[in-house]
Amino acid sequence: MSTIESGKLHSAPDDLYCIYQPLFSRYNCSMILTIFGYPKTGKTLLFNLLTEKKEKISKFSTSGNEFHKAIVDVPDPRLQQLAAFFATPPVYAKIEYLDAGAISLGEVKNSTFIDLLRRADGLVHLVRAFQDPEILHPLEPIDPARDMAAMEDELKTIDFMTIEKRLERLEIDVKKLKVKELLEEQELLKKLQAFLEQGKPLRAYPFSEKEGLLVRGFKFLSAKPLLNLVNADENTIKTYGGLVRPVADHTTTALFAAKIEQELLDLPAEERPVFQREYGLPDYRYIHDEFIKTSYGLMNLISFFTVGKDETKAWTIENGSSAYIASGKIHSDIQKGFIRAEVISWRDFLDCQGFAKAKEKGLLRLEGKEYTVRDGEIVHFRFNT
Ligand SMILES: Nc1nc2c(ncn2[C@@H]2O[C@H](COP(=O)(O)OP(=O)(O)OP(=O)(O)O)[C@@H](O)[C@H]2O)c(=O)[nH]1
Ligand SMILES: [Mg+2]
Repeated sequence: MSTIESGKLHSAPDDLYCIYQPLFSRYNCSMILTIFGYPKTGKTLLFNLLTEKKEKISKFSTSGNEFHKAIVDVPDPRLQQLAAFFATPPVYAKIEYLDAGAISLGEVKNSTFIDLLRRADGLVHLVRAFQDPEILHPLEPIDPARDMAAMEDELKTIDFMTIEKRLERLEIDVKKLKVKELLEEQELLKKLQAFLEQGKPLRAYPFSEKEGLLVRGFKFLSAKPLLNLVNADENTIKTYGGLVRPVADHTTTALFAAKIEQELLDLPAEERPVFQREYGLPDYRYIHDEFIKTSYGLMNLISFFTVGKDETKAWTIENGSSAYIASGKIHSDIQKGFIRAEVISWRDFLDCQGFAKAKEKGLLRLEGKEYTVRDGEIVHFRFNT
């Protein structure tokens, strides 16, 4: 755990985005996940569970403009073992969590709230399934499927409005300037508008690489990976047994019980096993660890490692990335001067107890720029300076 800051939405610092560039902007910083949802779904409780913070949770209506953020380490037992071997400190990959606060139905158009969603590399929509007559839900009765559909509609509506506004502007500019790029943008935005009108989110649109680049600046909300996280109660969680893994590309539904996790965390260590068994939770930090695994899966991310005298470090890349892309995560100079990558799986390395024996056995491979880095590989880049 490294930093935590809290603030009010109306004074959300704009430089937050500059300091912690999201993963996909090709900077090696933390991935940003924004937790959002209707009032009283357990967002802050989830945030606290994930970050081990103690932000106030409340039964009663809050002002609706509070947000929280924290950057946490991505736990990785493989990295721990490698760090122990090299006797260097492990440097974990990072995730930044934003708790965007409550948003009422139809109010998503609030611009500062939207900004917190736009910053995210992935969105976590916390959906209420737990029953508790003392905690009012704006839309009785409790209905997770309805809320998921309604929130997805909100995201699509915001994107539609963004496109509509830009098209109005383009209509004027295209006539005046007759620039090819503007015409291309106009054509693509019209297609996206039609797609949204068919009720489909933009994450389902088959963007070509060129099209993706053309609209990247809009940070469309319905194009972002979405995790619908259903906050269940004691009865439902027993049926499903915890968090469910991703089922489809870039959108998934998972289930957990925030309150149970919190109670478990609050128990003395020796009392946890009985409680865990009762609810079928394999670990008392289950939500924390499984949530991160689920997020990595949802966003199609993997880790590779660099090892050395000073530190043993985990890096996050998109699954399918080349060695060339991976080298750029570390430093643009390494990417520019890329010669070869020396690659070995973390398991083989530890089995051989070092590079020398791994080399003898032919397990340390030399790979070129195009090589696809796999999860859990140690990569050493050779490069010209
Ligand atoms: N019974 C039950 N209560 C829960 C559960 N999760 C959260 N709560 C309760 O719901 C209330 C609201 O929790 P918060 O974490 O503050 O919810 P929130 O979504 O952050 O609320 P707002 O930010 O005001 O929208 C608290 O009293 C929690 O104890 C759950 O799984 N079961
Ligand atoms: Mg809250």
